[in-house]
Order: sequence, then C-alpha cells, then structure tokens
Amino acid sequence: MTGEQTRLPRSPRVSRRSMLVGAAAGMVAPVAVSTLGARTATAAPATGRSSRAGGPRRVTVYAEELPGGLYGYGLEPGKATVPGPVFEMWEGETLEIDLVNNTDRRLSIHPHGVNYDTASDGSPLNASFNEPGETRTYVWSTNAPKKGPGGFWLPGSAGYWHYHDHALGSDHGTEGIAKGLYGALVVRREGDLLPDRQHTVVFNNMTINNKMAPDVPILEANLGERVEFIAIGHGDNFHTFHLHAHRWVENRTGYLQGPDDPSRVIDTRDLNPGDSFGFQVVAGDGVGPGAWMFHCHVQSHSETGMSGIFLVRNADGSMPDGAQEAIDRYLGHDGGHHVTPG
Ligand SMILES: [Cu+2]
Repeated sequence: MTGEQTRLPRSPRVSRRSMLVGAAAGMVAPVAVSTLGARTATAAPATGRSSRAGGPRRVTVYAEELPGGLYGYGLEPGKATVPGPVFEMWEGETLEIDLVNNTDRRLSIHPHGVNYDTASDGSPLNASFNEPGETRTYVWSTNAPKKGPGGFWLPGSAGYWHYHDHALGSDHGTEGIAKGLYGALVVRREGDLLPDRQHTVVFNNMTINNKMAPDVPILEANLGERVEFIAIGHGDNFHTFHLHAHRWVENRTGYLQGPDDPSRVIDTRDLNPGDSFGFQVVAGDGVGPGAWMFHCHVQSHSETGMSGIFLVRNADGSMPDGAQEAIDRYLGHDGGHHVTPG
C-alpha cells in the first residue's frame, strides 16, 4: 500500500523501532494500530488501504460486545478493545471507515477534530448510525491551515483528537461511551515527530480505560524512548491528568518547537468530558527508570481507583531496581498483573 499516494510529500524518517509501536503498545493500551498512510511506511503497521492512487484510505472497523457488558471497536472481528484502535491521519488525508455493527444495538462512530458531512456525523439527529448488523461507511477528511476570508488563517486539522459512539442507548451515545466505545484519533502535520511508543489514557467516569486500580493496564517504555500519551476525557466528572516525573508542553504537539518556545510546561492538566490532548516525553529523562504513577489528581478519584503505572524499564528492557516491588505495592500483593522480567 506504499507508494500510491504519490502526491504526498516524503515520509518522515523514523527508527525501525517504531515498527514495534503496534505490538508494544498493544500490551498496555489494548490496541494502538496506526492507520497512518504511505508517508509512514516505516512506522507503525498501517491498516488502511488506498482505494485508488492518491485517494482516500479505507479501513474496516468492527463494533462488538465484550465480556462484562462492555462494547468496543476493533480492526478485526473478535479483536475489539477498550479503548479502540488509534486512528492516525496526516493533514490533507481522507479516511473512509466501514463500520460493521456486530452487535444487537444501534450504534455509530463520531469523530472530533476532522471534517465530515451530516451523513458521517454519527448522530441520530442526522439519522447517521448503524442499525444492528448493519455496515455503514463514515468519511473523515482533514485539511492543512489555510487563508480564510479577510486573510486570517483558518486552523488545520492536526491535533490529538478522539472518536466515540453517539447512538447507543440514546441520541447522545451516553451508554456507548460509558461501556467502552471510544478511542484516540491523531492528525499529524507534515514534520511532526513520530513516537517510539504510544499510550491512550481515557478518564471515563471514575475509571481509566474502563478499569480501576489495580486493574489499570501498566503502560511501558524503555529508558530513552520517545513516548506519546493521548489523554481523553469522557463521562460526567471533571478530572486532572497527572504523570509523575515527566513534563510536557501545553500546545498542539506537546513538545517544544525550540529552546526559546515560550509555551507553558506542565505535568498536570484538566481532562474533562469531551476534551483530549497529547504529548511526547522521553521516558525517564532526567529521572531514570522505575515505576512512575499516573493518576487523576482529584484526590477522591485517585483514592478510589483512578491511578496506574508508567513503567520505565532500563534501556535494554530489563526491570529497574525496585520497580517490581513498586508494582507489587500497586497490586496490593494479590496478583492480577503479570509483568515479565524482561
Ligand atoms: Cu478524576
């Protein structure tokens, strides 16, 4: 599927390690399969396919019921996860999503941040949803910044966005979101850095990715890897996302554009329903490897289960001193997680 989108600029060069993004992140953020197009042929495995040279990419997504009353999106039958797969696009690309509804409930897929017409809105208001068993195509397009009327600049689509159901159980998708029908959507601008690893963290009501401590999956990286976090808020509560020992930048990319970039540097950010942001950190930079907490900083929320572990392994992938003990404390010594010694 590479080489067809010949009108697109050259692929940014990324290390071969990035080819592992899908598998590595899959251990922690259930699925992180990239749908980036031809320009990232060397990056994460691309699942979209070009329908014609230079045309839109197509991807088939399956909505399925999961154990525990959950629902999820997946890229293969039987592989639905919570959160769903990470969709990645470049500004200027169009993605056609064939959503297969393998459930007995009405549902849809509704994106934030990209362009779509009413037929791809995913809302019952526009009669845009899948009946049980139905397959429906949703079209998402993107654009680069452009000059608008009067000469001011209209924004491009690049950003850390998300998608979710908008039709299960009500016209607002409240039940679908609560039960796991959500995921990350990343739109990148030419020149944006691609990460070595990627983790999606969704604060959904009083859960993280519909899990509570000590069942929140451990997010992993090796010392020195560039790790992308995509943070999304859903549900009825206000939250504050905090990551221990790492900082990022409050702008579109989450990293500085140069040493004099005056953007605000933070380690905690509001993460309220419908909001999303992303950033990249160098795992363990300046602080070393170890088991680092991430959690909601609303105290009653962290106390009741909204916390997890960002495990920064040694550069060779081995466990750092003290990390297993920290994980055991998180687990309450009663199992649930198995972290391989590396
Ligand atoms: Cu919270």
